[in-house]
Amino acid sequence: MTATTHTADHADEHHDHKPYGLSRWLFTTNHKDIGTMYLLFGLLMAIVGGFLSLGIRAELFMPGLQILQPETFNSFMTLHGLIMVFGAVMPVFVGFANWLIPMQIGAADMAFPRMNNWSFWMLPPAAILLAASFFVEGGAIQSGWTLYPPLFTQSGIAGDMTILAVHILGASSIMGSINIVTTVLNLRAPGMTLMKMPLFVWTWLITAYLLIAVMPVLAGAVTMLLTDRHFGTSFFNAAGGGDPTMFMHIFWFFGHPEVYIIILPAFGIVSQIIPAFSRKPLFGYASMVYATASIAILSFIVWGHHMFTVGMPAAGQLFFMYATMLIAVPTGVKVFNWIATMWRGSLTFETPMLWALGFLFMFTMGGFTGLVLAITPVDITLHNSYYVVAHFHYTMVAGASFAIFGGVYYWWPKWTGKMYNESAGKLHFWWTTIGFNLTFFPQHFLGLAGMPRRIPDYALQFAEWNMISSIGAFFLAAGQIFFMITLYMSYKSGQPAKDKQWEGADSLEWTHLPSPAPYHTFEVQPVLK
Ligand code: CU1
Repeated sequence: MTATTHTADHADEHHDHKPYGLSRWLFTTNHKDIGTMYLLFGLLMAIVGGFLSLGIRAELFMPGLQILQPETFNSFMTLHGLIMVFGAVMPVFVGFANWLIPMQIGAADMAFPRMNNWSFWMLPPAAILLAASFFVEGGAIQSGWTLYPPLFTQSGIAGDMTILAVHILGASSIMGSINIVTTVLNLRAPGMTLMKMPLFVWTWLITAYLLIAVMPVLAGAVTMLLTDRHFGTSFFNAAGGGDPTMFMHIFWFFGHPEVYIIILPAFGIVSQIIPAFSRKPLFGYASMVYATASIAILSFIVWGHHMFTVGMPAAGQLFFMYATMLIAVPTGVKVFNWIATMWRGSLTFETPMLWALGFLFMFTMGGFTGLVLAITPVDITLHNSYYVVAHFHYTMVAGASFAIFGGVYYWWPKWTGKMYNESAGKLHFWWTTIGFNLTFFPQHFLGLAGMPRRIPDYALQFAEWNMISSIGAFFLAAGQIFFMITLYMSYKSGQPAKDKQWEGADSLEWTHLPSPAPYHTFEVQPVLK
């Protein structure tokens, strides 16, 4: 079952150069197939990471220890973070990139289709390593997704499995990014200058550069952890002359740009949806591009805001505080442009637009609490509290995930040829919005009241809001089961999608223009009609 050469005479159903069944997915070089696999893999990992979070919220439903031992709780929390960041959100956005970038720039496929296949198929082994680390001697790591030594250094074999998994995930991301950069820079249709590209392509081009810049830094950090554990070095071991604080610097030099690796493609999706449902071109296109690039550049000089509490010179604290606050400027430009796009537009509120608006309100909320935390003395009091948990879940869930849901509903007709059920989509949006805010808004109160994060038990005065937060989490999860059922039913028996599902509004996208494919993608130039 391979795609070897057959002459036309041999051609029958199973000899038309296309692999079928499992080999279609194993050997595929098609950007749409690979995009689908990334999306489904991300969904699977989101389910695993979601179950871990439900374990956490079940334990925190009331004070005392009921369900999880403290060690298991730590492992759940750690793997929830690692799996959601590296297994769910990042692969889902790469799935969007695979599906959309070639179509939006008029290329026939990604620049390196075989490397694209390999990028994807590196993910399952890494996921298996992480999942299997629960079942080895000593259990999964307990350090949190930040892998801080000395706690991480002391973990058992699971520590090495995690290091290997991070290496594989990083290699996959770097290969994916090289593919995206090369595709965008070399395979654009004639006439599509960089400043005419749809904004989703722009955000991914910039994200790919961020990934290429910082994934090797993370690889270096975990390699130093490995040699500290097994080869007698003391990079992060104070007893040997090293410094655990250095790990934090290296990790967050990766970690803060990583935040923007996750959120920039979300900005890109929202920048496609809002113009479509406002029936207007995006307001301030050029300023959107420059704002995205500014955010990316600034993201390299703010890492210290994650470590105000380690004891750094006042000059350092001031630098990282002001640099962090500076990011609010280009972010504000983007929010202004999204609102200006809607201004006097012919707005309609189909499901994708609801998600984009939910994103706008609640991501901005997460941005404001980020500004609060950027203030050094405030961060020093709130750093180890639930306020931080609330803050970054507003950016990661109400930010990244809301954009993902909006993008799924927006492009679902294009991906599947089927239309989803509009009422079900709207119900899913409101269900998720209520569940999300029920879960995470009270965590601001808990943090301000002094509840520490990363603990399986807490003092009695935190009981009520924790109970509400846990009920919200299970309600939120139930909404996602509803979402999966809805989309499955649409896929099986939905109405056929229209050619331009969004009534011409999506014609603002280049996807629909008959842009000729670039000649160097084909051995023989296809005839254009
Ligand atoms: Cu940061």
